[in-house]
Amino acid sequence: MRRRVVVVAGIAAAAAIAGAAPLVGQTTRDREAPPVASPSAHVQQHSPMTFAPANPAQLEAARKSAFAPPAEAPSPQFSQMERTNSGPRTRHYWIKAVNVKWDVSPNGQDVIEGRQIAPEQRTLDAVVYRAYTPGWRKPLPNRAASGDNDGMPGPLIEARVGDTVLIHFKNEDRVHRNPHSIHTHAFSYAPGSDGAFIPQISGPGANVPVGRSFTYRLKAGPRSYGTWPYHDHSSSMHESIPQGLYGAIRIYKRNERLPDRRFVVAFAEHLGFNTINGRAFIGNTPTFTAKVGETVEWNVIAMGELFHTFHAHGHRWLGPAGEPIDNQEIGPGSSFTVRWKEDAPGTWFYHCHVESHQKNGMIGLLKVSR
Ligand SMILES: [Cu+2]
Repeated sequence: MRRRVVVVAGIAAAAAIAGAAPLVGQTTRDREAPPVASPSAHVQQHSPMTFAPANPAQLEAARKSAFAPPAEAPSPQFSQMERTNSGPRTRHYWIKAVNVKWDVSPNGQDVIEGRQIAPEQRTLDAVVYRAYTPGWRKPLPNRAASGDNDGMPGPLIEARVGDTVLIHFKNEDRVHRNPHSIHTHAFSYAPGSDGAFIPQISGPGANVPVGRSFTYRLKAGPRSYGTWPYHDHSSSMHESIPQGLYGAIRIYKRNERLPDRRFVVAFAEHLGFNTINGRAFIGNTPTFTAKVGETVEWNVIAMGELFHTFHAHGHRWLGPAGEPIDNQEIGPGSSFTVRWKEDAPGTWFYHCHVESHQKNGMIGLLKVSR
């Protein structure tokens, strides 16, 4: 009892001495990241919703579907990207900003806590990036073999170091009627292809009006390899990113081998939920599958207001210094690549380890078969 009093007094004294200065032991990142440093404000901001208790039959059905073993042996999922280096090339992406009614939680359930998410709590008037055939003639299919093209995140933009990438962008946001753009991290480009609105300076690619188009001319340089985000950086970006305008880029080194599996994970917030690829709660967030022996790669990005961590159960990967990691921090606009050789059969969680985020939807499944 006496010892406890001394400790409390010690903290109070330290705080008094420190005044407005950061507490001893606080890192630079802590000082720059109030959402992480003040968890109580953070929880108040992001848990304002109340939910109906689940309907037992619906909950049971959602659990059965989410936690079932993979129906068939999954096949590797690659699209336009060639598996080995075949020399620098020019790649064209035809992308539109389009409107969709986006359901953050299509099965309407939080299958872990047994809560029901009402349609009006989870439906968003979204504007998303969608990939099209040349000339924006028709949308590319949304399936594993051709790439995820449902909206959040936008289509994965892939290239190798040395490639030229032309993104032909058209703004078809007929609902919000905002100007939009595509600002890419990673690439080298002239200022006109930056896609960021700078009053009196930026050109037509920074604020593409509804019905108009612009082609961004990008180069994958020696410092472009890795996983990166792209997003709207027009004058409407603070409205449009929460409405869905962001995606991921993966640039491979010239002779880098592609993995057998590639999983894109985009952390963000929508309608007060903490989302993975625009969805909240298991069965809505992606359920990824892999087989023992395959090389599995995760392309992780974060958008929005919050700091997150990427945590995967039953697995570890190597950090920059070669040290094992199973939980890695990520802030808005940041990104990283995780790779491992799959050796752990079973059904595993992957999630953000900020517990309020995890509870608020930021969790998914990885199913590994032999
Ligand atoms: Cu988080």
